[in-house]
Amino acid sequence: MEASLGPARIVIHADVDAFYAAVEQRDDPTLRGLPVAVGGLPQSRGVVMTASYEARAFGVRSAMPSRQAVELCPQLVIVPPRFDAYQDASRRIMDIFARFATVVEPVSMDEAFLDLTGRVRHLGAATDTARTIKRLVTDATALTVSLGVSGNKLVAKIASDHQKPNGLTVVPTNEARAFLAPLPIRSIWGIGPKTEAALARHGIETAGQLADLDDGWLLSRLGQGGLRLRAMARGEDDRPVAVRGASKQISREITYERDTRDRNQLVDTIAGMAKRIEHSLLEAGPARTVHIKLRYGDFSTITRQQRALHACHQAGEIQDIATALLDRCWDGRPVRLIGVGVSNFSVQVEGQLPLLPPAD
Ligand code: TTP
Ligand code: MG
Repeated sequence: MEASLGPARIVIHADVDAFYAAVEQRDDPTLRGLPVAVGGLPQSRGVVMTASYEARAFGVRSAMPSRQAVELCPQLVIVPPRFDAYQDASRRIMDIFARFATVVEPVSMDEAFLDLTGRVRHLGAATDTARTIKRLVTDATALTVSLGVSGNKLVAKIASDHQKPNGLTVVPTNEARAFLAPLPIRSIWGIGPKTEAALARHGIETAGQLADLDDGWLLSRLGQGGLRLRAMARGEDDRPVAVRGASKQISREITYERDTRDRNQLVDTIAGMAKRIEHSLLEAGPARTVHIKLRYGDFSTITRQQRALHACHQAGEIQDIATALLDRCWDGRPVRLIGVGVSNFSVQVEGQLPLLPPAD
């Protein structure tokens, strides 16, 4: 029996498993089967960018200081990132997606939404396509990708995460609400720590509980936004899969596992993000303005920006300006999140990266 997604839309969300770490294990067979992290070394106060699933079993996670990662997993092998290899794999994977979708919306190097509406008519056919995509990605790159198939972006995204790694999860639209119901509300787009805490105070902890709330309750406590959150908790989402317009900024940010007042760690994080931005600039072209963003433990957030004398295209230039901005604006309190961004491009780019809010 074939469930139908109805006449509406068919969306796949795809996300490569342990992306950087998987590329490293692929290219160095001695790393296979071992706990591997990609990132900076503990002695230089580096941070883990990602970890192999073997390392995750020890609790090693993205954005964790490498020192802490080694404490959790003493046999951890830490390797520096090789962005060229990741970019190459990313291109091959996005090319495969483009063969099957009417629209591909890249979210990051290893993640994209695919709109299959018009290409396939039923969930069964979409599932076959998803299997084909998985096979072709693995044939072309020796990496595995997890896919979620559903009628919209929200549910497809949550589905792709459901059986990682190497997962394929199909959620027919009429089962979306039941699929989401047991999940914690933070799985729903738009629910940040504040809303989560506000709802938790009323005992609302799962998407199912949020989905069942009535209009009056939501409107009085969360306003119109509450109705939107409830719609998402019910698995409703009509945002189109769309290639985003030209980006005005490219930025990266990291939330620390534990708030930090360690300047060396902040500078190290800046260096790592500057490296990643440099890579994006290969396509975007040089940028004239550098931003930083700091969020303290109490969630107060500041952003500062500076215009460079020359358009920057190297990590070192971005890092120097961002570090100078840090030293000018950081008041020494524990930092929860740090972000670095560039804007003011000489050449406009297709935006595929998260945006930093406007700097003041
Ligand atoms: P993710 O897709 O979030 O993580 P992942 O692919 O390593 O693992 P999985 O999807 O199986 O959970 O991010 C993709 C890559 O982006 C990741 O391999 C490394 C990089 N990255 C960072 O550099 N810093 C970060 O804080 C995160 C989350 C990712
Ligand atoms: Mg991934």
